[in-house]
Amino acid sequence: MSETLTQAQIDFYGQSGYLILERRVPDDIMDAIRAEIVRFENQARGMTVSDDKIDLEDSHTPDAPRIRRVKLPHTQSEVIADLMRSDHILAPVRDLIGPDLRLQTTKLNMKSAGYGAAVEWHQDWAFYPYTNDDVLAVGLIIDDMGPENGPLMVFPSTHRAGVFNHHHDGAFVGAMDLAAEGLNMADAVPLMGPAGSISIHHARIVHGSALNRSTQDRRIIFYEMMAADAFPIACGRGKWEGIEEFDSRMLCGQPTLEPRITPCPVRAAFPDGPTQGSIYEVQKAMGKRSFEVIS
Ligand SMILES: O=C(O)CCC(=O)C(=O)O
Repeated sequence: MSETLTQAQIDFYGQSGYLILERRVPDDIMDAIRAEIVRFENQARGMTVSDDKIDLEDSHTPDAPRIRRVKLPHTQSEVIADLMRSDHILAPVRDLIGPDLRLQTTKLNMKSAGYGAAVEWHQDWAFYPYTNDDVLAVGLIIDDMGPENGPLMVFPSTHRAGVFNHHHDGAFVGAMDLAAEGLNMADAVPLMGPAGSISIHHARIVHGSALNRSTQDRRIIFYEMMAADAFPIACGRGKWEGIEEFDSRMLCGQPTLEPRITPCPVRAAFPDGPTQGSIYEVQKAMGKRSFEVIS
């Protein structure tokens, strides 16, 4: 018995690897989140380099602050943490991957009007394979998202296609050469909707987004999570700091000491590439880019 999704939505997710649920989060929570973003922007004023809380755009200066990403925003904002644990976010996820859920990570990707950086095509699974593939990301759409302001784009059903090559020159660069992998940009689907909508994408679906040249911001919080019986595989980058820390990331339901193991494609996310840090830095070492970078 599902909590909120129809059987048609559950089947669509299984087949296509993504969903959009329009106007899922109430306006008062969205307003509170926007107020938190203003606080982060004030925090970035005066910063000269990225730190463990805020990742800066390459074009950032201390006087004209430009945030690319707020890292682990649920640890920096009660509003964002409370929403993460609410039924607005968790009910549809429980319908897709069961009642016991654990957090992988969170991030707030800003993609600000005029200069917000692209994220090259990749599968989250290439970074963090697990023992089973009940692993997904919920994206909270903070600004109305249309074709022009850098929507997240996905290649439908690629979560069923295996794991693609994310290496270049023998190192893990967290990005794919689309043509070399046999994919055509024209087949990608933008995940759009009004502010307060959420997207859900499977960890193995191929996704990315373009530079935001428009006059509209495109901010998304990603809450990435998995079934509690999915444990990280050692040749990936899923965080493992011991069982206490792992269990401290339970979002709902019960933890377990028995990983569920299902056959899943895996490629090691090593050796390290020459650029390290956030995905934007790691992907700088890739070969043929699909998206423009700001000059
Ligand atoms: O912000 C985006 O459009 C893409 C984000 C993403 O895929 C990531 O941060 O891993």
